[in-house]
Amino acid sequence: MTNNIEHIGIAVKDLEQAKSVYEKLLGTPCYKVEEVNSEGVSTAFFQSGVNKIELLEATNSDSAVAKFIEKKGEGIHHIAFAVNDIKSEMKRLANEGFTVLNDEPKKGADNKLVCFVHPKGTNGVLIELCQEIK
Ligand code: CMX
Repeated sequence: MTNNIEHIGIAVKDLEQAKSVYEKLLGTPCYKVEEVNSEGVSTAFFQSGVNKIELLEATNSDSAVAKFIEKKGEGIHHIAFAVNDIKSEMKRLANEGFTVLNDEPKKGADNKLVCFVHPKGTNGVLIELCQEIK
């Protein structure tokens, strides 16, 4: 079972520019900037009530975020749900017929184990599962 929406990922062309927009919008400073080399992204996180906003800028042209922006432009890239046991949730979703994009959970941004579910099986929305690394 999934828990709350942990964060919403937004693909942006220029992280510095978007960071200052979201600082004004949310009235709170970004609490973390982190590069995730394995995903080809630089990220900036904001707390918004119990949820977070993750801004994502591609750091290379092969990055999923670069491809997304090329095709669709800036905008909502994924919705991430918190889970307590990511491995069992990956198994459950695969058994339900979803296309789980990772064989094993991988280390993502903001101290999380993550995996992704293909947007074709989820009405056009890329889904992330994330579990806090204790
Ligand atoms: N949301 C909705 N649809 C998306 C999408 C997204 N984020 N990314 C791609 N798509 C759509 C494309 O527009 C395309 O649609 P059409 O077939 O209608 O044209 C389709 O998915 C393409 O799918 P694909 O051929 O399987 O391959 P892609 O090379 O475009 O890869 C995906 C898509 C989701 C498999 C890939 O982006 C992926 O593995 N994502 C997971 C990892 C990731 O996104 N990392 C960056 C974030 C890291 C972080 O949060 O820190």
